[in-house]
Amino acid sequence: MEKATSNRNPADRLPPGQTLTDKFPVLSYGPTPRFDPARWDFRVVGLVEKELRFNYEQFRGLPQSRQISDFHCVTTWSRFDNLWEGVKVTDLAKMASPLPQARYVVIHCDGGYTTNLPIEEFLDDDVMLAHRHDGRDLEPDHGWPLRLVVPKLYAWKSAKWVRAIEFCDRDRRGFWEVRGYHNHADPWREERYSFQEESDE
Ligand SMILES: Nc1nc2c(c(=O)[nH]1)N[C@H]1C(S)=C(S)[C@@H](COP(=O)(O)O)O[C@H]1N2
Ligand SMILES: [Mo]
Repeated sequence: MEKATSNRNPADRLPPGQTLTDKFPVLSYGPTPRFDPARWDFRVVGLVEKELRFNYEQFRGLPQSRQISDFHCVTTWSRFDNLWEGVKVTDLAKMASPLPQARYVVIHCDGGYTTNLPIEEFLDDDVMLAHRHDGRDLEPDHGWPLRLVVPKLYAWKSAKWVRAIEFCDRDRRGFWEVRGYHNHADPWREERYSFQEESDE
């Protein structure tokens, strides 16, 4: 199901300190990985009843969803009304059945990038593993063949070139979360930097 946000007042949709853009800038640490469909796989591992592994063809055969959402980068640009197409993470989670002790996820990407999320936020209805954006296949620089989209958190949580989801009992900070960015990353609370966590409850 699509979430239509376009009729909401733009001023209510722009988090504090952000500037709206129509462009889609590329923000990557390191080079864009080469995609080889013959070797690519996608795995769901860790604290689940059933670990999953898909090759590229199998992954593309999963039920497809569409979602429209806003995208907020911590470097202060926001882009409204992105149409994402792909697999809802709740659909994948149903197949893997996370165990009760699973409380966090770590996302693993080609090239070694990682990011972490609490399980409730990962299993939100608007979180997707997307292969298309605004009606076209993702550009390689934007995460082709598969990226995570977590609309409610700063975009460094929206990991590109995703290869695995790991369910964990304890939180483990990801690539930017150990390099000075906030562990949680809510743009509405401007959770930009890790030093802010000291004043959090
Ligand atoms: N694997 C990987 N995913 C990543 C990044 C990265 O460097 N590597 N950068 C993050 C950051 S900081 C942002 S703002 C968004 C940007 O997505 P875009 O380049 O498609 O605009 O991707 C996120 N996902
Ligand atoms: Mo970013």
